[in-house]
Amino acid sequence: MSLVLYNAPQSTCSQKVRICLWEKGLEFSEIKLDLFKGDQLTSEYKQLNPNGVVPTLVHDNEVIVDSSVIIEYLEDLFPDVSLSPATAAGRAHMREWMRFSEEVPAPAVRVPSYNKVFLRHFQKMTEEEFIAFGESKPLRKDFFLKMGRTGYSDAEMKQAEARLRMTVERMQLQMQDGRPWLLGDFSLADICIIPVMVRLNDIGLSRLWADCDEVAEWYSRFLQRDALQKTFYFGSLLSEQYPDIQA
Ligand SMILES: N[C@@H](CCC(=O)N[C@@H](CS)C(=O)NCC(=O)O)C(=O)O
Repeated sequence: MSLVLYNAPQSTCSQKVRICLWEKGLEFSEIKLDLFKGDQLTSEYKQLNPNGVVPTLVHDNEVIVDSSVIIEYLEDLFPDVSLSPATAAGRAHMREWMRFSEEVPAPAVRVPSYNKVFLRHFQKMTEEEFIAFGESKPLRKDFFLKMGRTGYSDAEMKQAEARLRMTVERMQLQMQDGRPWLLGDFSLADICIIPVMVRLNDIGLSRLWADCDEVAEWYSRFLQRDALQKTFYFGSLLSEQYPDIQA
């Protein structure tokens, strides 16, 4: 049995899958793509993942794309370490968090991440180079072209922060009864949210949960998990490469 993960150290979607693999104690090999060099856009990689994004899991001869799909696939195939509730209703609630995480915090966190980190690279490009770069992205073309080389406006940054704050408030409400994890027991719901929270902490936005004790405790509890430590090996945080972003 072979599990090969095509991913990138700093990618939050990749981190979700790495956490899941480590939590389940599965042996896997990691192929690291350099997203800035465009490793995800080669025709060879796009044969595996036509969206030109990471992560992609190759399990023997089966190719699975999309982080949430991959972690549910792993959950189906390797249930010995269970990361989902036992009841159908519980699993439905878990998927509510997974879909919410894809719709709200995952896109929202891209806005401050790009403004604080990636924009500096685009500013060094000519307009033509930047447009060609944007056009090369099957899934993210509009996102890049909309941002342009000036980055997101203050109003757009505020909107993204409001969506991230809404996520934190929802988590706080969910854990107000003293439960340690979003659904009581640890599950894929927690795994979906943590990479965004680590990213927020990394780019100096942990103030978004400064007044939310339950969320702060959830975060510290997560940091103690072995799988999290293994997932965030050196090179997985943006601040390790761009120390100025925590200000
Ligand atoms: N829905 C996809 C989104 C994947 C995605 O956006 N991956 C980003 C990194 S987190 C990526 O590969 N970006 C490369 C690019 O935009 O060129 C998933 O969850 O797997």
